[in-house]
Amino acid sequence: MKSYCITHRKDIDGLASGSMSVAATGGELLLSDYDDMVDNLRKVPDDAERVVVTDLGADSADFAQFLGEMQRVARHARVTYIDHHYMSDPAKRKLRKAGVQVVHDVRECASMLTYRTFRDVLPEGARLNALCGAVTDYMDDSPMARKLMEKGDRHFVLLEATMLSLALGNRAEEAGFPEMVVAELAAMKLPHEIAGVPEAAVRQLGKEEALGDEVKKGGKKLGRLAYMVTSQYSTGNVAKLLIGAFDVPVGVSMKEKNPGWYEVSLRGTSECKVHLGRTIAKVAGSLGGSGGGHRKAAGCRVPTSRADEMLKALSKRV
Ligand SMILES: [Mn+2]
Repeated sequence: MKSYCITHRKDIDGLASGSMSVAATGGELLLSDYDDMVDNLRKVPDDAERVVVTDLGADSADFAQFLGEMQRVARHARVTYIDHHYMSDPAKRKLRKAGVQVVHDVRECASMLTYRTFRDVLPEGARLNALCGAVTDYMDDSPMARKLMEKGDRHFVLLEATMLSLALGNRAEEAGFPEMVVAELAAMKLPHEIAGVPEAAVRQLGKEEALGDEVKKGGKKLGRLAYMVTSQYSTGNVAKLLIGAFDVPVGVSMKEKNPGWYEVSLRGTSECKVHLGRTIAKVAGSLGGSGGGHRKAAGCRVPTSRADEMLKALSKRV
């Protein structure tokens, strides 16, 4: 059977979700980011029979294109879309109308939802994969994650999850590394058993300590937010460090991934007054970009020439 598993490449929630959909369906893995999600869907041939898309917030500016591709694929294949990024009811309705099975809940991470979807065909070890996604997405106090966590040793889970996340932070840009991690997790290897993972995690701890100093020097405060331009792979990490370094509710890190465009990560604390994902969707949209995400973790793309406007608009709201 020709099947495909498309999942978010940038974090452990995405990789763990992909590992479970691969384990459950035997599909070919296509790792994706938000900005090349439609391109990756285009790679799925018309005669595919099974497609699972996980952890890729699709309710953004290019939803029309995304929907078009999902409609094409769903004409022949059984398609499941599993996600926890905010998605409007009309968008969900349109996907369902196209024949797509939509598993959506903003209270759980994508890994938990994927685990729940395929639980009947997954081995018991998949529980840890699901928990790794929950811990690293800061969603382990969700109803489902809390219950699963009680069935094992919390410290064991936290260490495995954190080790995996640090290792990805260290080697994410290495060709084939994230794919290898998904394949090993799909084979139900524990993170500490995956070759190179413990070593990469320890190296990353050293790097993050140095990064903390860099953020203190390079960041700037603007009202209730702090921001910085970075070349780090994990912009989310820089955003988090900015919060601590400048004692503000919101951190914003910006990276010029493609010339003329910033890829922006936003992180917030409980003292942030707005839903960051929805707020940045509006702000970035009004500046010719696009964005979205969760309450305390979000991202967007904006033209570099409009970054100052974005920061000012954000600082007024958060
Ligand atoms: Mn996620």
